[in-house]
Amino acid sequence: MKQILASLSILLAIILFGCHDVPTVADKDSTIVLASNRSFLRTGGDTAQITVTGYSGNGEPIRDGTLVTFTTSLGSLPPSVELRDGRAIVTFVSGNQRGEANIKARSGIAVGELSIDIEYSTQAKITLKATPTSLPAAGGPVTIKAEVADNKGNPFTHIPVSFETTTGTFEKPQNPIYTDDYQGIAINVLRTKATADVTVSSLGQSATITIEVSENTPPTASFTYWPLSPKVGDQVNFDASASTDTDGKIVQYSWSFNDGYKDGGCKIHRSCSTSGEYEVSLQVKDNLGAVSAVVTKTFSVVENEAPVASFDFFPTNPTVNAEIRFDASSSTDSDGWIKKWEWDFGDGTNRDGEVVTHSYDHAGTFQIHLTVTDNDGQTDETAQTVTVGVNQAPIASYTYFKSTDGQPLKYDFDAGSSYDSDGYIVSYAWDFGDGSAPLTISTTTVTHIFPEKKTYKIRLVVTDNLGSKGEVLKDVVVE
Ligand SMILES: [Ca+2]
Ligand SMILES: [Ca+2]
Ligand SMILES: [Ca+2]
Repeated sequence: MKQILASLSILLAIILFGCHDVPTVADKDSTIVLASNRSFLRTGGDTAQITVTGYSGNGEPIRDGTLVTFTTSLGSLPPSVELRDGRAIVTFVSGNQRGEANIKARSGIAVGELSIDIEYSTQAKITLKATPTSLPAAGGPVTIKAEVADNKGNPFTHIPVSFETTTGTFEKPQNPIYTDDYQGIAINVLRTKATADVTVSSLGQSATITIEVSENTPPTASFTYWPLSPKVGDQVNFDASASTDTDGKIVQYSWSFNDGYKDGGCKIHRSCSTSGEYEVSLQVKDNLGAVSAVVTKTFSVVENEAPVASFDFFPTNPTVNAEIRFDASSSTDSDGWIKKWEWDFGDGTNRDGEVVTHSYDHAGTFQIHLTVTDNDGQTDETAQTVTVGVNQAPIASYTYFKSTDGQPLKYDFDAGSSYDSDGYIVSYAWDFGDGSAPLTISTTTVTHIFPEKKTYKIRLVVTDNLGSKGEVLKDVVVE
C-alpha cells in the first residue's frame, strides 16, 4: 500500500511539473544582479535590454529554472523569466510618462534593482481647439481643448497645464489643471463678452488662440401710424414692429411727441384733443444697450367735417298703401363716410338704412326726417314732405292706321297716348270686335288683320300699377 501511494505521488509530480526542471526560487544566500544596455530611454515605446544574472552563495551561476519576477514603477517588463546558466535577458518598454523607472527583480528573498531615466522623446506641442470658434456680440461660453503631445503624436498624460486669458473667466479658475490619463487632453470653458486671447502653457511650451466676439450692431427704429389724417379725438395708432436689430433684439421703445406726450412699447395709441401739426419721435434700444438713430414723423390732426343729409323718394305722388322707395345715397361726408341713416316717416314709424321702403295706410301730407351720422359721430338732418292720395285711374287712348305694307285688312294700333297721372300702366287689353280672342299685352303697339271690310267696335282697357282700369271704345272702319 505504501509503495502504491509513493508511485502515485511521483506520477502526480510528473503531471504537475512536466518532464522539465521544476521552476524554483533562489536560495536565501543567492544574489540577483540587473544590468541595462541603456541608462535612459525616451517615452513612447523606447526599449532597453535588461540582463538578469543570478549567483549562488558559492559564487556559481544559480541553478537552471530559477524563476525571477519583475516589477517596475514606469514602463513595462515581462512578469517573470526563468534563468538558464544563471542569466536571462528581458526587454523593458517605456510608456508615455517621464521619470525614473525603478525596476526590481525578485527570487525568494534575493532582490536586484535598477533605475532607468525616462525623458520625453521630443518637445511638447500644444494644440488648441475652441468650440465654437467665435461668439456673437452677446458673448457666451467657449470650450477650449488643449491637446499636449510630442511631435510623433504621443500624448503627454497627467501633466500640468495652465490656462490664461486676456478677458473673461474660466470655469476651472485654478492653475494648473492636468491632462487626462489617456489622451493628454485638458479642457476648460471660457465665458467672455469681448474678444479674448487664451494662452495655454505646459512643459515650458505655450500656444495661444483668439476667441472673436462680434461687435454689437445698433438697432434701427422704424414705425407706421394710422389713420394718416386723424381728426380731433380720433385714436391714432403707432406700430414700431418694423424696427430691427440684426444681431440681437429690441428691448426698449421710447416714443415722444412734441406736445410732451411720452410712451413706451412696440405698439401704442393716443388721441389728440386739438387740431394742428404733431411730431412723433421713436428711438429703440437693443439687448446690449445700443440705441438707434431717432426717427421722426409729422402728422396733421384736423377737425371733423359734418356730413350732409339728402334723399329722394319715388313715386313722388304716392297713393294710399303704395310702396315708396326712400334713397339716401345722395347724402355725403367729405372727409369720411356715413355709417348710419335714421328715417322718421311722420306717421309714427321709423326705420334705419341707406335705402328703405315704406307705405302710408291713409291719405295725407307727411313730413319725412332723415338723420345721417358720419364715422366721427357727427350728424346732419334733412326733411321733405310727401302727399299721399287716392289712386287716380289711368286714361285709355289709342290711334290706328292701315298697314303700309299693302296687305288688305291689316291695321296697326298704338296705345302710347294712354297715361296714368299718379303711377304707370302695366297692361293693355284689346278686343277687336271681330270675334277673335281678346289680347292682353304689356307693350303699347299691336297689329291686327280683320276678316272682312266692315266697321268694328274696338275696345282698349288699360290697367295701372295699383290695379285701377281705364277704358276706350271706338268705331273703326276697315276698308
Ligand atoms: Ca444689436
Ligand atoms: Ca366727417
Ligand atoms: Ca293711378
